[in-house]
Amino acid sequence: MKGLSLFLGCLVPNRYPGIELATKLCLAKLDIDCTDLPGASCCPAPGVFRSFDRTTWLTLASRNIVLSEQMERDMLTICNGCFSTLADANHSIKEDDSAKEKVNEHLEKIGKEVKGNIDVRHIIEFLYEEYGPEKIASYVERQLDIRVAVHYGCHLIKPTKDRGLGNFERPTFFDELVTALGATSVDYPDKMECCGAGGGVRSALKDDSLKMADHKLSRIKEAEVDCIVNACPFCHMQLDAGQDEIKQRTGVDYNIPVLHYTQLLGLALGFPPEMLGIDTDIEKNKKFMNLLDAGMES
Ligand code: 9S8
Ligand code: 9S8
Ligand code: COM
Repeated sequence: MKGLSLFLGCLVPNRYPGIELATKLCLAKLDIDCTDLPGASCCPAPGVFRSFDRTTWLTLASRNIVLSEQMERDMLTICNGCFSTLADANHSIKEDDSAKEKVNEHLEKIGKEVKGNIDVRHIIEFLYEEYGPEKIASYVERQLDIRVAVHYGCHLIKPTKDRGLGNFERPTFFDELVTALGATSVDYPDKMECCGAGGGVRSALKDDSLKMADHKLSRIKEAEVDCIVNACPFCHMQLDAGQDEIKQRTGVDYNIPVLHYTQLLGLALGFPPEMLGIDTDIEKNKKFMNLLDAGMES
């Protein structure tokens, strides 16, 4: 297997640098060979660029893929949207010669050529396929005795024929990686529903977008969990910052901590919250950490 290059996308460096650090700490602890990917741009976001112009989308995505090809590394994404763009674009480059030719005509102008000789991975799918829950469990230093609502997000599993990650109505691979850390993954109604952010909805139709998040959060609240875990910084923003926005609009305060899987994994691997971008000055996060500490003592 090739080494990996870490594709950060836009949201992690701009809004959640703590998720970048959490990712890097986890990868190092798991002995995964992964380097930075200098020069990368926006993937570009599938729900926005691909919907407007496929060739532009494919060309920009291919330019990012070339950077990793030149390093002879597979690409690792920590965002469902980035995974969607880069995995689907890579698929097109590998399977569709005429698309590849068209893209390379554009890339030639900047002295680049996409070859189609690497793979694109998402950290959840990568950990599940290459490590598996049992091996992940063997690295755990701190059993997380908590109840978790797993939010897959849309692009991690769709289009299902290309993802090949099993049952698409009720997938379990992400839940298995969560239970490997000692946590309980709590089932809840409408678990596979969209968070409401993707496809430009959060930018264009904020009220409708938040209504979708509100619905999802109300289902999660009923399930009485200690936190929500996601695999996508866009879902992360929607379900976390979205709680404040919903509170301003409706007065309902869900007050549920939201963690990217790398942050939850980081806690289980023994890193302190401040190294993982988990802000314990925020009351709900402080309570969450106290709960973990209590679980450790009992
Ligand atoms: S890059 Fe630009 S907007 Fe974003 S984070 Fe993930 S999807 Fe790709
Ligand atoms: S869900 Fe529906 S389109 Fe998506 S992947 Fe992340 S943002 Fe939330
Ligand atoms: C969602 C990405 S993760 S996009 O908004 O659909 O492009």
